[in-house]
Amino acid sequence: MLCMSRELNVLGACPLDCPDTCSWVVTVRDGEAVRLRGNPGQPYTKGALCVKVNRYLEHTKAADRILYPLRRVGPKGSGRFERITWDEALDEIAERLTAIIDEYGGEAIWPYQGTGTLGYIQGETGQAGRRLWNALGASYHDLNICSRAGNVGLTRTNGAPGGMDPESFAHSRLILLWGTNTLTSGHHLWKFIQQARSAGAHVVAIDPVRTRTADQADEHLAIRPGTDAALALALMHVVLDEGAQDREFLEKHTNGWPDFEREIRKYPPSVAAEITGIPEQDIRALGVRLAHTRPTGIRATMGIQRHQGGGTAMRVIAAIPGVTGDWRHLGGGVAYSTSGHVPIRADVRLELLPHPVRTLTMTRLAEGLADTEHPVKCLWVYAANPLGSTSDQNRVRAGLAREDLFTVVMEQFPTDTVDYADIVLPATMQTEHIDLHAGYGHMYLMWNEPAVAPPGECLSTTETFRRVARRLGLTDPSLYDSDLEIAGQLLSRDHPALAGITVERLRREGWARLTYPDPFLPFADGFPTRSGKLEFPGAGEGYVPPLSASADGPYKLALVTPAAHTFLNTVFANNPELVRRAGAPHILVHEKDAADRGLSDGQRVRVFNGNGEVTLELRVSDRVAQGVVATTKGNWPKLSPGGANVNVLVDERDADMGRGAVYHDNLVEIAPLP
Ligand SMILES: Nc1nc2c(c(=O)[nH]1)N[C@H]1C(S)=C(S)[C@@H](COP(=O)(O)OP(=O)(O)OC[C@H]3O[C@@H](n4cnc5c(=O)[nH]c(N)nc54)[C@H](O)[C@@H]3O)O[C@H]1N2
Ligand SMILES: Nc1nc2c(c(=O)[nH]1)N[C@H]1C(S)=C(S)[C@@H](COP(=O)(O)OP(=O)(O)OC[C@H]3O[C@@H](n4cnc5c(=O)[nH]c(N)nc54)[C@H](O)[C@@H]3O)O[C@H]1N2
Ligand code: SF4
Ligand SMILES: [Mo]
Repeated sequence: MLCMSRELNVLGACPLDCPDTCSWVVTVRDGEAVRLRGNPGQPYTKGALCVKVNRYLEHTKAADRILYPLRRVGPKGSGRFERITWDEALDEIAERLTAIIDEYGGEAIWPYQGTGTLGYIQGETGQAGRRLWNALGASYHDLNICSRAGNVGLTRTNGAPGGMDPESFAHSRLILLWGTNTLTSGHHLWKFIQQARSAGAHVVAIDPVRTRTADQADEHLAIRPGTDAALALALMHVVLDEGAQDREFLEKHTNGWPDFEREIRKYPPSVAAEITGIPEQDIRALGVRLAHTRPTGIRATMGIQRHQGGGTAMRVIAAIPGVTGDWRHLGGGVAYSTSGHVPIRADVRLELLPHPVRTLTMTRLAEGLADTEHPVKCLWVYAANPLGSTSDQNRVRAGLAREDLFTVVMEQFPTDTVDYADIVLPATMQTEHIDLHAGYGHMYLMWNEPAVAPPGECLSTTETFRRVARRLGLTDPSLYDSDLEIAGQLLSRDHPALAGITVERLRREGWARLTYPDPFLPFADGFPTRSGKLEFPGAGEGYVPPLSASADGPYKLALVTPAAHTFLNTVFANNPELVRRAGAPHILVHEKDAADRGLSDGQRVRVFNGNGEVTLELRVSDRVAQGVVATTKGNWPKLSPGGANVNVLVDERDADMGRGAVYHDNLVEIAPLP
């Protein structure tokens, strides 16, 4: 904390689910936060936040902020509540939980934690609350909604999900931005890309949508959704045609090359062109460039893997630097998420578990709530907005409407999910609680010191769970550890990358780089697999087609639903200025597809499939190819026309690995609104 007369500057970190985890400075005057800006001294943030979080202070003071515990008085979904005291809330919670555990066992509780904050102390990366759930024997919540298929795919190839240090893109000579919208979903990487460009690097965006990132790239390949593995195989095919494979790297550091080489041979550019919709000559040209440009850095993020073949796509893309030997070079390799490099492990105190418990999967909420054999009787939602964010919204809504389901929601704002709560508990925001963070797009740990007192009766996640534990009469001392004690425990692991990083140092300096060697070449000398080598996909493991490859049913258009520029998932989609800037919820449609359906630009349309329908404004656009339509995630259903957002259209269907969700792999049709 730096003191300047009556003003204090407090160092903190952005808690949101964004790779950049910015370091920020809150200026506090007379107990009130008056200014928020990016920390200019932090090497990744370099002083800038983003269009969303520039409004974070305004958001903490918003008129619709939930400030007191609430009890439902209307029917489920009506959003009618009365204010109650914390004592009343805790009494009711203790009574209901005890009765549920007595009758159905602890596993009838689903602790549904989301990505509202990624903090290690208050949020999902540390599995905040898990100590309490273990003490109660609650079901295990598998938070797989975001990046799991890709993580599993990468791990099968490399032994770990972590890859390049994103800062090393400054040294790349060819950069593939693959299924990633850098300028929207984590823009701080752009500085490093620009550095590479000023030294002559060529930047290629591979995306079904011509995004604002694609606009800024040197080249855009408009790939058909879900066909990335075929493109990756064809690029490697050209590398082999050029004789440019790194034979020494293949020999020394990889396993399974003969089978994988045969797989590559099945996908010459002509075959991949048919599958991906990218002209054969463009595939060949990029293949030649890849063959002869070292280092090539591939930024491939979550967009690629929200498909039924998404895990395989990442597994195959990860094979590219195994063939080119790019892992030897600074600026070469693949960067998906750096979270695998963070040696902090959630300390969830498994010894508190009375017996092994079942796992309930975040991407399968509708299915879980419909289970009558082993019913969920308490849904405890925190830092999540499933009615806005999870698949198959109509079935989720039906589950939440169950009268016999006791639903508690810890929230900052009156979301659609809150409308279905029995009890609502007011939650602190980032300027009001302590937390420890790591980026998933950089190599730093970040500290968040509270800057101001919580408004109303808001409590942090940790304090809420301490109070619930006390009301339930639980005795294990670890349930009552303070936030600073938890921070010390999280950092106590004996790992070289944490050397010299203490709570005291983080509180003083605000951030610390993980103490890996710098420059960081994670796989130059081997891989963290059992064999110590990169494991190539086996015969037949090369390409899993998307749903849209079999569009012979009534729904013909492949829908992708990526990040919105002005929201962060559903966070900020109630901020009037950011809603205004987003414009009406809309869908981009190719002019031929619009014409075929007699639709015109600016018209309100029904977008529908067997799961449901959503009302959107149609925008005729050359940003998508024929057969592909695109909208964005994040709008609040109740603030949208028709009371639904695009997740009414998304199947509750698994990707090929880790039961990841298929947000960009659904078929729809469009018709005029009646
Ligand atoms: N502004 C903003 N930033 C965000 C978020 C947000 O909601 N808003 N969300 C945050 C979160 S939770 C996450 S996980 C990340 C996600 O950010 P990203 O990793 O960027 O993922 P998406 O936004 O899902 O998709 C990225 C791009 O992939 C494209 N895409 C879709 N399908 C395919 C495909 O089959 N192949 C290829 N090559 N491309 C495809 C989409 O059109 C999109 O432009 O961003 C974070 N940052
Ligand atoms: N169609 C479509 N849907 C998607 C995606 C997509 O690409 N397309 N992407 C998916 C992805 S990548 C993700 S990660 C998920 C995200 O899905 P969720 O994890 O449900 O995240 P959000 O919808 O942002 O809801 C987070 C909520 O947490 C609250 N919150 C924030 N901080 C705190 C806190 O400290 N304490 C408490 N108690 N609450 C807090 C916020 O107010 C917000 O309402 O959405 C997925 N949904
Ligand atoms: S959302 Fe991302 S870019 Fe914006 S402040 Fe947070 S970490 Fe930084
Ligand atoms: Mo995410």
